[in-house]
Amino acid sequence: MSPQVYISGKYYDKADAKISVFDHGLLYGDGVFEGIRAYSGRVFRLKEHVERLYESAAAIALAIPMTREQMAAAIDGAIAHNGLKDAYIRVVVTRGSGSLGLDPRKTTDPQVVIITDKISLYPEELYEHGLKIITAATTRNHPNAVNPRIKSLNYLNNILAKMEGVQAGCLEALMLNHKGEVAECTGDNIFLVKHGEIRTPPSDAGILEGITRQAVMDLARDAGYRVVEMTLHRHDVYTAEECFLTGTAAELIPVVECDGRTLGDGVPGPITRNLRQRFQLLVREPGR
Ligand code: PXG
Repeated sequence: MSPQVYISGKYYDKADAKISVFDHGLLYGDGVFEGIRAYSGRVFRLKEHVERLYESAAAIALAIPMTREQMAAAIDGAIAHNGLKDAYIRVVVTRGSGSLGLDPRKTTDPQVVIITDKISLYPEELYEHGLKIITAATTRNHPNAVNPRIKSLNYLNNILAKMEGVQAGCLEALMLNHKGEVAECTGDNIFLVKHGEIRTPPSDAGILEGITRQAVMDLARDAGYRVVEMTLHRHDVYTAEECFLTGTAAELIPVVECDGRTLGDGVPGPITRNLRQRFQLLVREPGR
C-alpha cells in the first residue's frame, strides 16, 4: 500500500490527499517546502531542515500554524506512521485558500502537507562515471526578486533551467547569477577541486544554502581538506581538477563534463570519491 499523506493533522490515502484549487500555493506558488531524507528510519538533519523551512516561511511572512517542535514531531510521525525506513520526505506549507488576487491577507488556513515515499535512487552508474552538465541560459533568481535562499513553491525559474539541461541530454544544469558568476545547479549545490582545495560559491552568490552542502563542508574539513567559499566563474569549472554536486536527492555526485569540456581526467576524482564514501558513512552513522 502506498504511504499515507499528512495534511494539517490528518492522514489521507494518496487518492484522497487533496488541497483546494483556491489555495494560493497553487494559484501563485505562494508557499514554501523542504525535501528531506530518512536513512534507516532516522531523518537526516531534521533540525536543520525544520529551521530552513521556518526561515523560508519568515522571509515570505507566512506563519506556519505549528511550532518547530510540532513540525519535527509530525515529520518523524509521518515516517513512523507509514513504516518507512529509507524515505524521501516532502514538506509543503501553503499560504492557504483565498479569493483570486495576490493579496495574502485574503487567505486563511495555511496547509501543512507531509508526503513520504520510498526513495528512488539515481542509477549507481552515474555515481561511478559521473554526470555531464551544461550551463543554462536561464539566470538564477536575483536575490532582490525571489531570493534563492527561500525554498519557495515558485521553482519555475529552476524548472526552465532544468528543461535546458534535459534538452541537452543532461540531468542537471548549472545556473549563473545575474553577475555571470557560478551559483548552483537547479536542485543541487556545486563544488570544485583546484590545487587540492575544495571550493564552492558563497551564500551571496545567490544560492540555496544546502543542508547537504553544509554537511559536506563539515566532513571535508574534518577530513583535513581546505574548504573555501569563493566567487567562481565558468572558467573555474572548465579548469577544475574535480567537480561534484550535493543535494538531498543526489547526495554527493561527481560531474565529469560541463558544456562539452572534460573536467579533470574525465572520471570521478579521488577527493570526490573519498568525500562520497565519508558521506555514505555519515548518513548511516547513529547519532550523527
Ligand atoms: N539548490 C537548490 C536550488 C535546491 O533546490 C539544493 C541546492 C540542495 O539543498 P539540500 O538542502 O537538499 O542539500 C536544492 C535542494 C525535489 C527536491 O524533490 C529538491 C531539493 C532537495 C530535495 C528534493 O525537487 N532541492
